[in-house]
Amino acid sequence: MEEIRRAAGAYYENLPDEEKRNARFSFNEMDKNKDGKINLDEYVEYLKKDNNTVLPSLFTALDKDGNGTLDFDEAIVLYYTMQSGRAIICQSCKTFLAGAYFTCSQCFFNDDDSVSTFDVCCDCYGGKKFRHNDGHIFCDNYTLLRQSRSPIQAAPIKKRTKVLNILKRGMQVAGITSSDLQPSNIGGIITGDDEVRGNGCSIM
Ligand SMILES: [Ca+2]
Ligand SMILES: [Ca+2]
Ligand SMILES: [Zn+2]
Ligand SMILES: [Zn+2]
Repeated sequence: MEEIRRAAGAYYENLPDEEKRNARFSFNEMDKNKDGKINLDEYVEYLKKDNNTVLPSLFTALDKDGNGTLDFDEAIVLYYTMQSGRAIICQSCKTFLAGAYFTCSQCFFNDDDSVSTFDVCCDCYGGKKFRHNDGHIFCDNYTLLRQSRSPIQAAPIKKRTKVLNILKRGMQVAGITSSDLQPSNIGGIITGDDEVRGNGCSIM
């Protein structure tokens, strides 16, 4: 959890002022009774409102000093996980994946939006305490991010938008914000709709 806290702090420091105000605004919105901190009820109510997955285990993990409420600095981590798509839980034991974890590369690189990623914590993966499709290959989130780099370089220009989207998801897996990742910022990438299949993670 410490690592993701540090990432969230660094993320927040680099936000434009307007987004820092948004973060503060979300915090105030969550703080229904206006006592300057978020209790579990406020947390649950806020997340339910937007149909987010409510993870009580995440609340506990966010509460660094264990006093049962989240102050603004603690809540920044929640803001970060939501903004970055980093609120990921183990599909097997349902704990919040704060650090390194394993994800199925076939499911991850599947460009059908109805297929969700399949993520498991190191304990469940190492102990083989999960069920998933036969033949699907897992890799850890850091490897996946590195693997996302080769398809984008190898793809013909017209396929690159698809690859770019895959790369964005890879960045989310690693907990990196991808707001700067626009086609115009990535040298010469233009739109197209051809299918690109990711593959890799052969080191597993
Ligand atoms: Ca409150
Ligand atoms: Ca606290
Ligand atoms: Zn697990
Ligand atoms: Zn899979």
